[in-house]
Amino acid sequence: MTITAHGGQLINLYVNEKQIAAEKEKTKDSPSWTLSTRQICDLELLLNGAFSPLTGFLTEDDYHSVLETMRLKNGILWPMPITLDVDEKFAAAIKLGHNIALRDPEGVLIANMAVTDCWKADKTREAELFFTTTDDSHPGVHYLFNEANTHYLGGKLTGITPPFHYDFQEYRQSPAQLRAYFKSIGWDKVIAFQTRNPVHRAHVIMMKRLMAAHQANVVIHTAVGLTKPGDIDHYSRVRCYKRILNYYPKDSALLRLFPLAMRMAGPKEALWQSIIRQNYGFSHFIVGRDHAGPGRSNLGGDFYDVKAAQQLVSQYQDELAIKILPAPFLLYAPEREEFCEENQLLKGETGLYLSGAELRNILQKGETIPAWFAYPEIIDELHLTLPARSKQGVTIFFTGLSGSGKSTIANGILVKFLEYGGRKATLLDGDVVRNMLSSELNFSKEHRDLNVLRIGYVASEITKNGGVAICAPIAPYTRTRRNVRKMIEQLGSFIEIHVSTPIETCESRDRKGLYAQARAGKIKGFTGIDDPYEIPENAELSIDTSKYSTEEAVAKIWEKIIEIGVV
Ligand code: PPS
Repeated sequence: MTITAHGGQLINLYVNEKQIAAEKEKTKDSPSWTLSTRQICDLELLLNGAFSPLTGFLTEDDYHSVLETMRLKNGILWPMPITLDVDEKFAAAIKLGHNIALRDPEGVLIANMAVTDCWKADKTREAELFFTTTDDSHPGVHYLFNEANTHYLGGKLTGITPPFHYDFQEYRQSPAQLRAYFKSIGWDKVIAFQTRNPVHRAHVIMMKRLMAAHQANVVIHTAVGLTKPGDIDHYSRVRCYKRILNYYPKDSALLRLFPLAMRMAGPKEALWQSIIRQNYGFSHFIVGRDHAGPGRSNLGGDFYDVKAAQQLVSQYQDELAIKILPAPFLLYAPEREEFCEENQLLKGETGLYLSGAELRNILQKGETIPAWFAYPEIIDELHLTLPARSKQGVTIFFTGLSGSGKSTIANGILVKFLEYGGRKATLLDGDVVRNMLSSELNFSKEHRDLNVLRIGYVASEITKNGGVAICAPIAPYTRTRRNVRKMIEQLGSFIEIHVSTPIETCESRDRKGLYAQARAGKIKGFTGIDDPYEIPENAELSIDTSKYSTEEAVAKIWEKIIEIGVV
């Protein structure tokens, strides 16, 4: 029997081959829920036992107990609310005690769920109790408030088809497979190193010291489900990890991918990850400084103390069968050309360290990463993955009232990019888009949002592929503009230009005669007349074309583009 932390068996919720047909039959006429990316990650780890002792999504009682005590109702340590969120309409169609089908977006039946509980989520309470904040600059809170559905379903699962991964299959193993593999190669002491970032010199040195101290092997057990928005994509990271393995003694280190959807919940997440690593069969787990940290809040402070994760997990060491190794924070001492802990710095010595944000900044500017920080192969890979801004794609997003001058200056900027060369440039003008992409849409809020999101999507594809997308819709609503920015900033640069020409000027120009028609009530819902224009809060530049000639306006914007480093 495989014993987990909880003194129980490693859970396996999959039915055997012979039972699959009967399970499929069971839910062929039942409500079917299409799983989100995060839900697929959670489901995979529930079904394969990584989340042992859970046998399904939490029931309402367990959910409250986890939020209040970090334990299931039966007292077992489990700090993470693993819930299945669904929308109100789906929740209303649920009959308690009945099975539902859980499918991936292509319709593959992954699991059946016998739903015993259905309740409306109190998200504010969950945020307060679990994340200890309702500030949605915390990525976990942001997901909860903006992406998670309104109702939760609880109940036991029956696994039918494991979620399929096309990528890096040779590096993916379930808890049972990894345990068996350790046994087959005779590894009995194995340290898990959790990471969502490329691994650098200090990490390798830290791991090697811990390996030596505990006479153990190591596995880079990297989270590749959902990590922090803006993280380096896992394909690039895995390419880096494969190269890093050469820096360990032969056959002492492995790489394995772990489909975890992180919540960036700091200390509680560190505890959760420790339990999961124990389920995978690791004997030791490195808990980092600021483990699963959510970044800084909008107000500038930290959500959790950098040492809080190590402290919390250590508090529960007695209940864990896995040994927690707090990661020492290593600094580079240039005079000695070695890494040491802060308290080991000699008098007058300054330790060097680069944060993730500093590293990104260096890459964006196209500057050189210092050799003490990273291995040369990793530096090459990072430069390829995160090229300097001047080599990335960019979206220039003009927004403003009809007649504000967006199209005129957007055309001027298009020509600037074409003259400058090096990238292909496309202008997605309001009117053109309305003809080519959105001819069936009207000017209701819903349709405007869809129109602007379509523009954002096309721009994001252009940006991802290294081109220049120049957009010039009215885009009157802050939330939609924010969503477009979010979509594009992960792929390249996004520069928002508010063309802030006052409505009086726009109306006096009235080149298309639309303001006159709107005033006469012949056009309803016209932006600035009887439909709002929400002023951008964070535009990179604001320009009022009643104060500048077209040439001056274009020159000012081009200056800004140069200042940002796009050219
Ligand atoms: S939106 O809100 O971003 O989807 O609008 P957009 O697609 O950029 O609008 C394109 C042009 O449609 C004309 N038009 C209207 N604008 C605002 N409100 C209403 N009701 C409306 N009906 C038609 C308007 O001239 C926009 O062109 P521009 O280029 O901005 O002058």
